[in-house]
Amino acid sequence: MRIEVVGGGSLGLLLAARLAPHCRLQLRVRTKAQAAGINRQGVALNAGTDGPEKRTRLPVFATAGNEERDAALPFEPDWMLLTLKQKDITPRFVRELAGRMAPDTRLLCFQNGLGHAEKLAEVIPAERIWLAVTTEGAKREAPDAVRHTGAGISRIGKASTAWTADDDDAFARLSPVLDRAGLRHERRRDIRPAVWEKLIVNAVINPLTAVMRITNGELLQNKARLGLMKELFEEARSAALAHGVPLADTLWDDVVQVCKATAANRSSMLQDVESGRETEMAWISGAILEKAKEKSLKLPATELICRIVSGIEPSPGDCEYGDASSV
Ligand code: KPL
Repeated sequence: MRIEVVGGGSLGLLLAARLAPHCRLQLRVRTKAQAAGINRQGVALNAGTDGPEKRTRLPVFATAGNEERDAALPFEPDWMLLTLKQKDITPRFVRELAGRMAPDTRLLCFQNGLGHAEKLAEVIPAERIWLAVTTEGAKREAPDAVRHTGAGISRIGKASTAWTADDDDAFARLSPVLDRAGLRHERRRDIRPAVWEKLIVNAVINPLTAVMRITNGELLQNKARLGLMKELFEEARSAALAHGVPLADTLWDDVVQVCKATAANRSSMLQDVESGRETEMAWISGAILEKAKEKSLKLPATELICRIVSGIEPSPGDCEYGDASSV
């Protein structure tokens, strides 16, 4: 089994370090500096809050659109595991990725939110695109070091719902490798409910924690916050149902449970806001709004929270009044 992990963020490093001892693996990261560091010493993987460090050596390449480097790649992968954030899946990146896929390479995408499968399918044949929805917890501690903060499970299925016998074979070959790497996973014939359920959890927790600057657990501490959560939840749920996506009856309880289980965590969107980075709002609540629009649904609370988050994130140049000093 030949696997290429694309992306040197927390999830990419975790998957690469876990999988490398169990298959032929190559890692592709963006910068030459990160690739050079990993080439020197491998990837350090720490478990839990104070688990022992284990270093894994593996071949690593920097992207940077460098054809000479591509020619030096040791193999064409059976599977590419795409771990970049949605914002990094640009049209140029997709073209470059498509050029590196062999005719039978399958692409397994680990992004949060919606929209990436459609964007990839503009260039890559849709039947080769698969989606993974994961609850693995990972934190990148250095360009060559990752901490596995919580063992989770990855739900895996095709982006389009049609499965062929070849797909069954491809999954049957990948699955034992994931098992040996200790990566729990499940096959889903229809991946859409898993995608939407995670999307809804994120659409409820992330923007409210980001705007209120509170931890996930603090969301449950007063009725006003719970009321807002419930409103966002019902709106997102109505969009999923309008698209014929069946959702678990326990989904609201699951959202509350995620807040309890990750009570001390600062959500990824809060961390983005605090670090002045662009958030994933466009691919979470923004994507829900687009799906609602396709079915002529209005989601006022979701629309408002989208506007509030875009007002606090850095987006130079898109203010209709131009330079704020002239307002
Ligand atoms: O996935 C998350 C995130 O922060 O993006 C949750 C589930 C909200 C946990 O913090």
